[in-house]
Amino acid sequence: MLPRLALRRLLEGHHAGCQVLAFRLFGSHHNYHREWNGQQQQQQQARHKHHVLATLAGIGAGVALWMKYNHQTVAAKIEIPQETEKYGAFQNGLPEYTLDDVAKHGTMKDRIWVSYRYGVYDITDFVSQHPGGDKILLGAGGSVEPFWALYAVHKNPHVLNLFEQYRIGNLAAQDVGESVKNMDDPYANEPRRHITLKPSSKQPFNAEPPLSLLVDNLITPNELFYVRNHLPVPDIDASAYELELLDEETQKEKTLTLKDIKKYPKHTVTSTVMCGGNRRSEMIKVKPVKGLSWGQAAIGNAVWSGARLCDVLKDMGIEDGKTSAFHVQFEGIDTDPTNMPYGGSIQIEKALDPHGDVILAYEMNGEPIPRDHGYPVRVIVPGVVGARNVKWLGKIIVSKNESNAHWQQNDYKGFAPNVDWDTVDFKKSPAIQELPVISAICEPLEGEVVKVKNGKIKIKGYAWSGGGRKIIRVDVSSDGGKNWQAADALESDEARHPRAWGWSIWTAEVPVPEGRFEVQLCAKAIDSQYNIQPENFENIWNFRGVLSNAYHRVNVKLSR
Ligand SMILES: Nc1nc2c(c(=O)[nH]1)N[C@H]1C(S)=C(S)[C@@H](COP(=O)(O)O)O[C@H]1N2
Ligand SMILES: [Mo]
Repeated sequence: MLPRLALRRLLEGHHAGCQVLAFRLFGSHHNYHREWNGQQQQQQQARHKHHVLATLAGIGAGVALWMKYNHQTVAAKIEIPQETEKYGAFQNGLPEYTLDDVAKHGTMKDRIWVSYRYGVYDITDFVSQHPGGDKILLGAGGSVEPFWALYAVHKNPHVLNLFEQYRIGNLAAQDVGESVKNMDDPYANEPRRHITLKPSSKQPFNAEPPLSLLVDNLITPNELFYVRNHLPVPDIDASAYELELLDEETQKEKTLTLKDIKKYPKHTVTSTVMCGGNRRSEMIKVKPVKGLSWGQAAIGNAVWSGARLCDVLKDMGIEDGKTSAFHVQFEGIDTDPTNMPYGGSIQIEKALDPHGDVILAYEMNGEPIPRDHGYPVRVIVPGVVGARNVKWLGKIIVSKNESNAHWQQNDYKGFAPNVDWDTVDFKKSPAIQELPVISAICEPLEGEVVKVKNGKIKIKGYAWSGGGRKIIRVDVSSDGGKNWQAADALESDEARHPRAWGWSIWTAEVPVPEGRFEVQLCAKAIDSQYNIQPENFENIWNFRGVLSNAYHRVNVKLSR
């Protein structure tokens, strides 16, 4: 078995690849199309080949472990989208192979065979030309279907089409579908979701609520709270739940059950959680970016209760001035096929500050946290990007180092507009923690016909800033940003700067220019440090589409 790090590195590319068609392995970041079209692989080939070989052996063990963790013996449905149906079909005149035959070809030395539906493929050349060549390698010597079941996005016409070039035979009829028949479908046990949550990806599940419902309440109902999952939702028995803690400096370890966590004083905070990619769909209009195309609703505001992290750490002797650690790392219980958990970290200062309000939350809006949001325990890091609010919390490590997780190291970072996948050095930017000021118009919607009353129209939206900064004002315009006025009302909870973790809902009545039948509405928020949103996306464009907080602009039609 390979060391974890090697496996981690092999898989590094797939997380971003889940959202976009990007194959990035061994820390190299290549645009999908360049990867396939370009010639630059030639030189990398030699460099990567031995990694591929070495890693293949380790993968099997990793996958087995993952299967163990996610064992629900339910027959997997491999859904075949219409446009991909023609691939992997039976082809007359090709030799027939059984799965046993395929299994004899699991390494470069024996050549790498895989099967997909009725097709048998020798992908050795594919692998050496496209080093690492995707999760495909995880299926070496067997069917790729189980992996495409986990990362559905990899099973796209482009890949399938390429695959057909490596077709060598048909799979014996009795073996077709065998490898997924009794497979533990990683998504067989997902929670039921509210009908109004509109998924941008179903496996893993990512969805946001409709904008007009989002601002109906200062506190977002659990069912309407956006969901951002990178992996299948783990099914955790709360009575068997354990949280591991480790202080790397003293090597002190501790395990807490849910009951133990509940023994600490119950601390309640109202905190907004927002994905670093919220409003990405607007930035995309400037130039494409990589990532889920979120609208404006990858944000929600909830009342969270749990044990304060600083209280829990204090019990381990970890206090301000008594530790040499710089970071607190969090690991989720959700794991990828090589058993690597979702992870992220925050700075020790935030974790130890009693006014930082970091909690190990077990309640969301007065109820046990729903499965999608981290049941039974997630960390809530108020004012900090969603990605560090780790759900299904399995382990806390107090360390000199940041989390090594993909999402901390190679994702959720901002870059200058000229940086792209080919030039990026992820080490050059710090991981996003506290988020900048943002707002959105939620009513009316883009393109809507709005009734003008007394020469005015009503607008409603949310505004929020990270780092505990309170929204002090929201400015709105009904003429594309020439004239502005402050919104009439700001609703928020009582918390003051610098512990204002929750958002504000604002409403405004703005006069519309006479004789106009179409106008552009704009909103920009100002926080308690007088930070203000940037005017446009051109200036803040970044290839990952994060921190997408320019003025929100909505074009509407007027009816008088
Ligand atoms: N264990 C785990 N924690 C996680 C994630 C995940 O995929 N796994 N996603 C993160 C991201 S990127 C975001 S934006 C928030 C989303 O939280 P929500 O689904 O409760 O809205 O959870 C974070 N915590
Ligand atoms: Mo996120």
